[in-house]
Amino acid sequence: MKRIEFLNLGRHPITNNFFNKKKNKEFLYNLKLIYHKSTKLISLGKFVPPKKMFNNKYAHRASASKTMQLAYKKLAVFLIKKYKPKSILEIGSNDGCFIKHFKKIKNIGVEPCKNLADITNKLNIKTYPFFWTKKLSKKIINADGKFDIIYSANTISHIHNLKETFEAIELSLNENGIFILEDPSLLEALKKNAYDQFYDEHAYVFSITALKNLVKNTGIEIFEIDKLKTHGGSNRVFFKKKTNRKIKISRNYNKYLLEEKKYGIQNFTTYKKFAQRVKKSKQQLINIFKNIKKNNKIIIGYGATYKSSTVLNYCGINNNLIDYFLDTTPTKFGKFTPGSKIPIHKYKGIPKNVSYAYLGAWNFKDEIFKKEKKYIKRGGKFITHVPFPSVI
Ligand code: JHZ
Repeated sequence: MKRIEFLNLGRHPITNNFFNKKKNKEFLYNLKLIYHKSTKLISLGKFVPPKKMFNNKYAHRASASKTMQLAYKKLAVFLIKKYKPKSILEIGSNDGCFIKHFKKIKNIGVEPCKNLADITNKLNIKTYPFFWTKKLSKKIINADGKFDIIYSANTISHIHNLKETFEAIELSLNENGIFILEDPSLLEALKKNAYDQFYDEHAYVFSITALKNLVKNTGIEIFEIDKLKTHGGSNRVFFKKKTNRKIKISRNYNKYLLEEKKYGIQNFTTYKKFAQRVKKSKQQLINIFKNIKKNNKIIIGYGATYKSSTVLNYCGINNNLIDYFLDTTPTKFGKFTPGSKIPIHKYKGIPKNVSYAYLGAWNFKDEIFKKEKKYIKRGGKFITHVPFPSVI
Protein backbone atom coordinates (compact mmCIF):
# COMPACT_ATOMS: atom_id res chain seq x y z
CA MET A 1 0.00 0.00 0.00
CA LYS A 2 1.61 3.26 -1.13
CA ARG A 3 1.78 5.94 1.56
CA ILE A 4 2.77 9.53 0.80
CA GLU A 5 3.51 12.17 3.44
CA PHE A 6 1.99 15.60 2.82
CA LEU A 7 2.40 17.52 6.08
CA ASN A 8 4.87 17.43 8.95
CA LEU A 9 3.40 19.12 12.05
CA GLY A 10 6.53 18.54 14.17
CA ARG A 11 7.00 17.04 17.64
CA HIS A 12 3.92 16.59 19.81
CA PRO A 13 3.02 15.34 23.28
CA ILE A 14 0.18 12.99 24.25
CA THR A 15 -2.92 15.21 24.13
CA ASN A 16 -4.42 13.54 27.20
CA ASN A 17 -1.33 14.32 29.28
CA PHE A 18 -2.77 17.12 31.42
CA PHE A 19 -0.11 17.11 34.13
CA ASN A 20 0.19 18.57 37.63
CA LYS A 21 3.61 20.22 37.64
CA LYS A 22 5.08 22.55 35.06
CA LYS A 23 8.35 20.61 35.17
CA ASN A 24 7.41 17.44 33.40
CA LYS A 25 9.36 15.27 31.00
CA GLU A 26 6.94 14.36 28.28
CA PHE A 27 6.82 11.62 25.71
CA LEU A 28 6.96 13.24 22.24
CA TYR A 29 6.27 11.82 18.81
CA ASN A 30 6.41 13.14 15.21
CA LEU A 31 2.99 14.22 13.95
CA LYS A 32 3.02 13.59 10.20
CA LEU A 33 0.06 13.24 7.87
CA ILE A 34 -0.11 10.53 5.24
CA TYR A 35 -2.16 9.95 2.07
CA HIS A 36 -2.85 6.30 1.24
CA LYS A 37 -2.89 5.98 -2.52
CA SER A 38 -5.10 2.90 -2.85
CA THR A 39 -7.82 3.62 -0.25
CA LYS A 40 -7.60 7.46 -0.17
CA LEU A 41 -7.41 7.11 3.60
CA ILE A 42 -5.72 9.94 5.51
CA SER A 43 -3.80 8.82 8.59
CA LEU A 44 -1.00 9.77 10.95
CA GLY A 45 2.45 8.66 9.85
CA LYS A 46 3.25 6.72 13.00
CA PHE A 47 0.76 5.65 15.65
CA VAL A 48 1.28 6.27 19.35
CA PRO A 49 0.91 3.07 21.46
CA PRO A 50 -2.79 2.98 22.59
CA LYS A 51 -2.02 2.42 26.28
CA LYS A 52 -0.11 5.72 26.37
CA MET A 53 -3.29 7.55 25.32
CA PHE A 54 -6.21 5.54 26.68
CA ASN A 55 -5.68 4.71 30.31
CA ASN A 56 -6.99 5.17 33.80
CA LYS A 57 -6.35 8.94 33.65
CA TYR A 58 -8.44 9.75 30.61
CA ALA A 59 -9.63 13.37 30.92
CA HIS A 60 -12.23 13.97 28.17
CA ARG A 61 -15.88 13.72 29.24
CA ALA A 62 -18.48 13.48 26.47
CA SER A 63 -21.00 15.12 28.82
CA ALA A 64 -18.87 18.29 29.19
CA SER A 65 -20.91 20.18 26.60
CA LYS A 66 -24.64 20.77 26.44
CA THR A 67 -24.45 20.49 22.64
CA MET A 68 -23.25 16.88 22.88
CA GLN A 69 -25.70 15.95 25.66
CA LEU A 70 -28.56 17.11 23.45
CA ALA A 71 -27.15 15.54 20.28
CA TYR A 72 -26.83 12.11 21.94
CA LYS A 73 -30.30 12.31 23.47
CA LYS A 74 -31.82 13.28 20.12
CA LEU A 75 -30.06 10.38 18.38
CA ALA A 76 -31.18 7.89 21.05
CA VAL A 77 -34.82 8.97 20.68
CA PHE A 78 -34.53 8.65 16.88
CA LEU A 79 -32.93 5.18 16.99
CA ILE A 80 -35.45 3.79 19.48
CA LYS A 81 -38.36 5.06 17.37
CA LYS A 82 -37.01 4.04 13.98
CA TYR A 83 -35.26 0.71 14.66
CA LYS A 84 -36.95 -0.49 17.90
CA PRO A 85 -33.72 -2.23 18.98
CA LYS A 86 -33.70 -4.89 21.68
CA SER A 87 -29.97 -4.55 22.24
CA ILE A 88 -27.26 -1.94 21.73
CA LEU A 89 -23.49 -1.91 22.11
CA GLU A 90 -21.43 1.26 22.26
CA ILE A 91 -17.73 1.13 21.41
CA GLY A 92 -16.03 3.93 23.36
CA SER A 93 -18.86 4.62 25.80
CA ASN A 94 -16.92 7.36 27.66
CA ASP A 95 -19.02 8.62 30.62
CA GLY A 96 -22.28 7.11 29.32
CA CYS A 97 -23.57 10.30 27.71
CA PHE A 98 -25.22 8.25 24.90
CA ILE A 99 -25.67 4.69 26.17
CA LYS A 100 -27.48 5.81 29.35
CA HIS A 101 -30.54 6.58 27.19
CA PHE A 102 -31.07 2.84 26.51
CA LYS A 103 -31.81 1.63 30.03
CA LYS A 104 -34.95 -0.28 28.95
CA ILE A 105 -33.05 -2.61 26.58
CA LYS A 106 -29.80 -4.57 26.77
CA ASN A 107 -27.18 -1.82 26.69
CA ILE A 108 -23.51 -2.66 26.88
CA GLY A 109 -20.45 -0.42 26.79
CA VAL A 110 -16.86 -1.01 25.71
CA GLU A 111 -14.41 1.48 27.16
CA PRO A 112 -10.68 0.84 27.60
CA CYS A 113 -10.22 3.84 29.93
CA LYS A 114 -10.95 2.23 33.28
CA ASN A 115 -11.80 5.49 35.04
CA LEU A 116 -14.61 5.98 32.49
CA ALA A 117 -15.75 2.33 32.48
CA ASP A 118 -16.10 2.64 36.28
CA ILE A 119 -18.53 5.55 35.80
CA THR A 120 -20.87 3.62 33.49
CA ASN A 121 -20.60 0.38 35.49
CA LYS A 122 -21.80 2.41 38.49
CA LEU A 123 -24.75 3.57 36.35
CA ASN A 124 -25.60 -0.15 35.97
CA ILE A 125 -24.50 -0.23 32.35
CA LYS A 126 -22.38 -3.34 31.88
CA THR A 127 -19.10 -1.98 30.52
CA TYR A 128 -16.12 -4.00 29.32
CA PRO A 129 -12.95 -2.08 30.27
CA PHE A 130 -10.97 -3.29 27.23
CA PHE A 131 -9.90 -2.25 23.73
CA TRP A 132 -12.22 -3.26 20.90
CA THR A 133 -10.75 -6.37 19.25
CA LYS A 134 -12.02 -9.56 17.63
CA LYS A 135 -11.13 -11.42 20.82
CA LEU A 136 -13.28 -9.05 22.89
CA SER A 137 -16.17 -9.20 20.43
CA LYS A 138 -16.21 -13.02 20.75
CA LYS A 139 -16.14 -12.75 24.53
CA ILE A 140 -19.11 -10.35 24.46
CA ILE A 141 -21.05 -12.54 22.01
CA ASN A 142 -20.58 -15.53 24.36
CA ALA A 143 -21.76 -13.61 27.40
CA ASP A 144 -24.33 -11.18 25.97
CA GLY A 145 -25.16 -12.27 22.42
CA LYS A 146 -25.16 -10.19 19.24
CA PHE A 147 -26.63 -6.71 18.81
CA ASP A 148 -29.34 -4.89 16.87
CA ILE A 149 -27.34 -1.66 16.98
CA ILE A 150 -23.64 -1.03 17.42
CA TYR A 151 -22.80 2.64 17.85
CA SER A 152 -19.45 4.35 18.05
CA ALA A 153 -18.83 8.09 18.19
CA ASN A 154 -15.34 9.54 17.96
CA THR A 155 -13.74 6.17 18.56
CA ILE A 156 -13.31 4.15 15.35
CA SER A 157 -10.96 6.90 14.08
CA HIS A 158 -8.88 6.19 17.21
CA ILE A 159 -8.44 2.44 16.58
CA HIS A 160 -5.34 1.53 14.59
CA ASN A 161 -6.31 -1.84 13.13
CA LEU A 162 -9.36 -0.97 11.04
CA LYS A 163 -9.57 -4.35 9.30
CA GLU A 164 -9.94 -6.17 12.61
CA THR A 165 -12.29 -3.47 13.91
CA PHE A 166 -14.76 -3.86 11.05
CA GLU A 167 -14.52 -7.67 11.14
CA ALA A 168 -15.31 -7.66 14.88
CA ILE A 169 -18.28 -5.35 14.27
CA GLU A 170 -19.60 -7.60 11.52
CA LEU A 171 -19.29 -10.59 13.86
CA SER A 172 -21.21 -8.84 16.64
CA LEU A 173 -24.16 -7.64 14.55
CA ASN A 174 -27.44 -9.50 14.30
CA GLU A 175 -28.45 -10.35 10.72
CA ASN A 176 -30.65 -7.23 10.50
CA GLY A 177 -28.48 -5.20 12.81
CA ILE A 178 -26.92 -1.85 11.95
CA PHE A 179 -23.64 -0.22 12.83
CA ILE A 180 -23.37 3.56 13.14
CA LEU A 181 -20.08 5.38 13.19
CA GLU A 182 -19.66 9.07 13.89
CA ASP A 183 -16.33 10.78 13.38
CA PRO A 184 -14.99 14.16 12.19
CA SER A 185 -15.38 14.66 8.45
CA LEU A 186 -12.21 14.96 6.40
CA LEU A 187 -14.00 17.19 3.88
CA GLU A 188 -14.97 19.64 6.66
CA ALA A 189 -11.48 19.56 8.17
CA LEU A 190 -9.98 20.42 4.77
CA LYS A 191 -12.53 23.15 4.04
CA LYS A 192 -12.07 24.71 7.49
CA ASN A 193 -8.28 24.32 7.54
CA ALA A 194 -8.88 22.50 10.81
CA TYR A 195 -5.51 20.79 10.99
CA ASP A 196 -6.15 20.38 14.72
CA GLN A 197 -8.41 17.42 13.89
CA PHE A 198 -5.09 15.58 13.63
CA TYR A 199 -3.49 14.52 16.92
CA ASP A 200 -2.25 11.35 18.58
CA GLU A 201 -5.74 9.91 19.20
CA HIS A 202 -7.05 10.70 15.73
CA ALA A 203 -5.12 8.03 13.87
CA TYR A 204 -7.46 8.73 10.95
CA VAL A 205 -9.76 11.50 9.77
CA PHE A 206 -12.25 9.71 7.56
CA SER A 207 -13.77 10.66 4.25
CA ILE A 208 -16.84 8.78 3.09
CA THR A 209 -14.75 7.72 0.10
CA ALA A 210 -12.12 6.05 2.29
CA LEU A 211 -14.75 4.34 4.46
CA LYS A 212 -16.35 2.93 1.34
CA ASN A 213 -12.98 1.54 0.24
CA LEU A 214 -12.18 0.18 3.70
CA VAL A 215 -15.30 -1.99 3.96
CA LYS A 216 -15.22 -3.09 0.33
CA ASN A 217 -13.99 -6.59 1.14
CA THR A 218 -16.03 -7.09 4.30
CA GLY A 219 -19.62 -8.24 4.81
CA ILE A 220 -20.91 -4.74 5.64
CA GLU A 221 -21.74 -1.73 3.49
CA ILE A 222 -22.82 1.90 3.93
CA PHE A 223 -26.51 2.65 3.47
CA GLU A 224 -26.99 6.15 4.88
CA ILE A 225 -25.02 9.26 5.75
CA ASP A 226 -26.00 12.16 7.98
CA LYS A 227 -23.89 15.28 8.04
CA LEU A 228 -23.56 16.71 11.53
CA LYS A 229 -22.36 20.02 12.88
CA THR A 230 -20.82 18.42 15.97
CA HIS A 231 -17.07 18.40 16.54
CA GLY A 232 -16.44 20.84 13.73
CA GLY A 233 -18.39 18.85 11.15
CA SER A 234 -18.81 15.08 11.40
CA ASN A 235 -20.23 12.28 9.32
CA ARG A 236 -22.69 9.86 10.86
CA VAL A 237 -22.32 6.77 8.69
CA PHE A 238 -24.82 3.89 8.82
CA PHE A 239 -23.73 0.36 7.83
CA LYS A 240 -25.73 -2.83 7.34
CA LYS A 241 -24.86 -6.37 6.38
CA LYS A 242 -24.58 -6.81 2.61
CA THR A 243 -26.96 -9.76 2.91
CA ASN A 244 -29.68 -7.53 4.39
CA ARG A 245 -31.78 -6.41 1.42
CA LYS A 246 -34.60 -4.97 3.55
CA ILE A 247 -32.69 -1.75 4.07
CA LYS A 248 -32.29 0.33 0.91
CA ILE A 249 -29.19 2.37 0.14
CA SER A 250 -30.02 6.04 0.47
CA ARG A 251 -29.43 8.59 -2.28
CA ASN A 252 -27.42 10.69 0.15
CA TYR A 253 -24.62 8.18 -0.05
CA ASN A 254 -23.87 8.75 -3.73
CA LYS A 255 -24.59 12.46 -3.41
CA TYR A 256 -21.95 12.87 -0.70
CA LEU A 257 -19.46 10.62 -2.50
CA LEU A 258 -19.82 12.87 -5.52
CA GLU A 259 -19.40 15.98 -3.39
CA GLU A 260 -16.11 14.59 -2.06
CA LYS A 261 -14.98 13.65 -5.56
CA LYS A 262 -15.67 17.17 -6.81
CA TYR A 263 -13.65 18.64 -3.94
CA GLY A 264 -10.74 16.38 -4.91
CA ILE A 265 -10.70 14.05 -1.87
CA GLN A 266 -9.10 11.38 -4.05
CA ASN A 267 -6.26 13.59 -5.32
CA PHE A 268 -2.91 14.01 -3.65
CA THR A 269 -2.70 17.66 -4.84
CA THR A 270 -5.68 18.51 -2.57
CA TYR A 271 -3.55 17.57 0.42
CA LYS A 272 -0.47 19.44 -0.81
CA LYS A 273 -2.62 22.57 -1.08
CA PHE A 274 -4.06 21.94 2.39
CA ALA A 275 -0.51 21.69 3.74
CA GLN A 276 0.34 25.08 2.21
CA ARG A 277 -2.75 26.66 3.79
CA VAL A 278 -1.84 25.17 7.18
CA LYS A 279 1.68 26.66 7.04
CA LYS A 280 0.19 30.06 6.24
CA SER A 281 -2.39 29.68 9.01
CA LYS A 282 0.43 29.08 11.52
CA GLN A 283 2.20 32.35 10.62
CA GLN A 284 -1.01 34.36 10.70
CA LEU A 285 -2.06 32.98 14.08
CA ILE A 286 1.35 33.67 15.63
CA ASN A 287 1.18 37.27 14.31
CA ILE A 288 -2.26 37.79 15.86
CA PHE A 289 -1.04 36.59 19.27
CA LYS A 290 2.17 38.64 19.12
CA ASN A 291 0.36 41.84 18.10
CA ILE A 292 -2.06 41.56 21.00
CA LYS A 293 0.71 40.71 23.46
CA LYS A 294 2.74 43.76 22.31
CA ASN A 295 0.11 45.84 24.10
CA ASN A 296 0.47 43.72 27.24
CA LYS A 297 -3.08 42.40 27.02
CA ILE A 298 -4.10 39.20 28.79
CA ILE A 299 -5.00 36.37 26.42
CA ILE A 300 -6.76 33.33 27.80
CA GLY A 301 -7.60 30.01 26.18
CA TYR A 302 -11.25 28.95 26.17
CA GLY A 303 -11.59 25.15 26.33
CA ALA A 304 -8.37 23.14 26.78
CA THR A 305 -9.26 20.74 23.98
CA TYR A 306 -7.14 17.89 22.71
CA LYS A 307 -7.42 19.54 19.30
CA SER A 308 -5.82 22.75 20.56
CA SER A 309 -2.75 20.77 21.57
CA THR A 310 -1.92 20.41 17.87
CA VAL A 311 -2.30 24.16 17.26
CA LEU A 312 -0.33 25.25 20.34
CA ASN A 313 2.55 22.84 19.81
CA TYR A 314 2.73 23.31 16.04
CA CYS A 315 2.68 27.11 16.32
CA GLY A 316 4.92 27.23 19.40
CA ILE A 317 2.27 29.06 21.43
CA ASN A 318 3.10 28.72 25.12
CA ASN A 319 2.59 30.50 28.43
CA ASN A 320 4.26 33.65 27.01
CA LEU A 321 1.30 34.10 24.65
CA ILE A 322 -1.62 32.50 26.53
CA ASP A 323 -1.82 33.39 30.22
CA TYR A 324 -4.09 30.49 31.19
CA PHE A 325 -6.92 28.29 29.92
CA LEU A 326 -10.43 28.11 31.33
CA ASP A 327 -12.23 24.77 31.15
CA THR A 328 -15.33 23.19 32.65
CA THR A 329 -13.84 19.68 32.99
CA PRO A 330 -12.87 18.95 36.66
CA THR A 331 -10.11 16.48 35.65
CA LYS A 332 -8.30 19.34 33.88
CA PHE A 333 -8.47 21.92 36.72
CA GLY A 334 -5.12 22.93 38.22
CA LYS A 335 -3.22 21.07 35.51
CA PHE A 336 -1.10 22.19 32.55
CA THR A 337 -1.70 21.79 28.82
CA PRO A 338 0.50 19.08 27.26
CA GLY A 339 3.70 20.37 25.66
CA SER A 340 2.75 24.05 25.74
CA LYS A 341 2.61 24.02 29.58
CA ILE A 342 -0.18 26.58 30.03
CA PRO A 343 -2.09 26.44 33.36
CA ILE A 344 -5.76 25.38 33.23
CA HIS A 345 -8.18 27.01 35.66
CA LYS A 346 -11.72 26.10 36.57
CA TYR A 347 -14.22 28.06 34.50
CA LYS A 348 -16.20 30.51 36.62
CA GLY A 349 -16.95 33.01 33.87
CA ILE A 350 -14.42 35.12 31.95
CA PRO A 351 -12.74 37.58 34.37
CA LYS A 352 -13.30 41.32 33.84
CA ASN A 353 -9.63 42.02 33.01
CA VAL A 354 -9.72 39.69 29.99
CA SER A 355 -10.61 40.95 26.52
CA TYR A 356 -9.08 38.22 24.30
CA ALA A 357 -9.87 34.51 24.45
CA TYR A 358 -8.45 31.88 22.10
CA LEU A 359 -11.25 29.48 21.13
CA GLY A 360 -9.70 26.08 21.85
CA ALA A 361 -13.23 24.63 21.64
CA TRP A 362 -14.07 26.35 18.33
CA ASN A 363 -16.35 23.42 17.54
CA PHE A 364 -18.68 24.68 20.31
CA LYS A 365 -18.59 28.28 19.11
CA ASP A 366 -22.40 28.65 19.04
CA GLU A 367 -22.80 27.27 22.56
CA ILE A 368 -19.94 29.43 23.85
CA PHE A 369 -21.12 32.65 22.14
CA LYS A 370 -24.56 32.15 23.68
CA LYS A 371 -23.00 31.63 27.11
CA GLU A 372 -20.62 34.60 26.81
CA LYS A 373 -23.10 37.25 25.70
CA LYS A 374 -21.99 39.61 28.48
CA TYR A 375 -18.30 39.25 27.57
CA ILE A 376 -19.05 39.96 23.92
CA LYS A 377 -21.26 42.92 24.86
CA ARG A 378 -18.46 44.53 26.85
CA GLY A 379 -16.17 44.27 23.80
CA GLY A 380 -14.52 40.94 24.61
CA LYS A 381 -13.05 39.19 21.54
CA PHE A 382 -12.32 35.62 20.54
CA ILE A 383 -9.27 34.49 18.57
CA THR A 384 -9.72 31.54 16.26
CA HIS A 385 -7.73 29.75 13.58
CA VAL A 386 -10.85 28.31 11.88
CA PRO A 387 -11.34 28.67 8.96
CA PHE A 388 -8.64 31.41 8.90
CA PRO A 389 -6.80 33.02 11.82
CA SER A 390 -8.89 35.98 12.92
CA VAL A 391 -10.17 37.99 15.87
CA ILE A 392 -13.95 37.82 16.10
P1 JHZ B 1 -14.03 18.74 22.76
C1 JHZ B 1 -11.83 14.98 22.64
O1 JHZ B 1 -11.27 16.02 21.86
C2 JHZ B 1 -10.99 13.75 22.55
P2 JHZ B 1 -11.40 17.56 22.26
C3 JHZ B 1 -11.46 12.74 21.59
N1 JHZ B 1 -10.29 12.18 20.96
C4 JHZ B 1 -12.36 13.22 20.52
O2 JHZ B 1 -12.40 12.67 19.46
C5 JHZ B 1 -13.27 14.35 20.83
O3 JHZ B 1 -13.14 14.72 22.18
C6 JHZ B 1 -14.68 14.00 20.60
C7 JHZ B 1 -14.43 22.53 27.34
N2 JHZ B 1 -15.55 23.45 27.28
O4 JHZ B 1 -15.25 18.03 23.07
C8 JHZ B 1 -14.80 21.14 27.75
C9 JHZ B 1 -15.57 24.54 28.14
O5 JHZ B 1 -14.65 24.74 28.95
O6 JHZ B 1 -14.07 19.76 21.69
C10 JHZ B 1 -13.75 20.30 27.07
O7 JHZ B 1 -12.58 20.24 27.87
N3 JHZ B 1 -16.63 25.39 28.07
C11 JHZ B 1 -12.21 11.67 22.30
O8 JHZ B 1 -10.81 17.80 23.60
C12 JHZ B 1 -13.43 21.10 25.81
O9 JHZ B 1 -13.85 22.44 26.06
C13 JHZ B 1 -17.66 25.22 27.20
O10 JHZ B 1 -18.59 26.04 27.18
O11 JHZ B 1 -10.82 18.33 21.15
C14 JHZ B 1 -14.17 20.58 24.59
O12 JHZ B 1 -13.51 19.47 24.09
C15 JHZ B 1 -17.62 24.12 26.29
C16 JHZ B 1 -18.71 23.90 25.29
C17 JHZ B 1 -16.54 23.25 26.37
O13 JHZ B 1 -13.01 17.69 22.36
